[in-house]
Amino acid sequence: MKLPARVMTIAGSAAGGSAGIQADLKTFQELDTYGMSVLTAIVSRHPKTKKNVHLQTIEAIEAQFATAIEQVGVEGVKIGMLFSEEIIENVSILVKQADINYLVVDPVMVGKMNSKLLEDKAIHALKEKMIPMATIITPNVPEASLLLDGRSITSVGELKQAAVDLYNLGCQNVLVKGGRLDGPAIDVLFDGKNMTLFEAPRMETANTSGAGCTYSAAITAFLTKGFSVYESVKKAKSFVTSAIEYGFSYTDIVGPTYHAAERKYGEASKIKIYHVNQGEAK
Ligand code: PXL
Repeated sequence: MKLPARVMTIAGSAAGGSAGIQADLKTFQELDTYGMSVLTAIVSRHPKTKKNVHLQTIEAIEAQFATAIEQVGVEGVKIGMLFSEEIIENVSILVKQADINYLVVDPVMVGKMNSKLLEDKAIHALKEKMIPMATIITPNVPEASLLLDGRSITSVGELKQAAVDLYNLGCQNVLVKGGRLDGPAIDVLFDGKNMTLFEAPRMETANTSGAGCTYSAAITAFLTKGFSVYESVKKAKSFVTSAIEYGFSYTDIVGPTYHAAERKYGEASKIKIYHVNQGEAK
């Protein structure tokens, strides 16, 4: 039997199960990869103290990483919530020392419910230590804006320019996700030469918690299974679009995307792809 591709998420735990490592592991499983996790923090608000981010120690992070490497070995890594400069520095050393084929960096900063998932003073560490090692980075509009010194991004033109400028941070590919702009959900992929737009229709749903985590986890799974960056983004966009289309909630709080949607209801056929002519990309 050919063994499944080995993927790891280094991220926070979202206790409600919609985002963070829970979303990542569900996605890894749906895509027939072998999922592992290194927990950086637990995100869940204490009803009395209101404390929301419960950090893991560097020792605990190193222990998890070493255990997964020793017991299994890792081919693809997805980076999610890292929260602090200290965690970013230590995780960057772990990743650098391990022999990893693919590194997907989702520069998680703020959660859907406005949880602060990265300290302001840690942004420069993410830019300098983590992003230059990345096969691909996957910022949404607010994250792209913060990585580009607070520049406003309000149109597809500005999304394209952001992809070009983020590429200059030293990663191999950039996917800027435009789901927060008005109109259809357009994402821009740039590899330093070619630019591609992936467009999905806007879904009428509030239940999109963890969509970004799911998207970058799916990209990690497809890359590690051997698909190209372009094919991986294309397949992951379809996976997350189906998951959003069938999102639901058990309460009156914003609910999860449905990770089993594509398996149960088939591929989202509505993704449009545009190849941007060279020269037009800038
Ligand atoms: O969706 C961003 C995100 C990432 N990681 C963790 C989270 C969230 C959102 O709540 O809790 C751990």
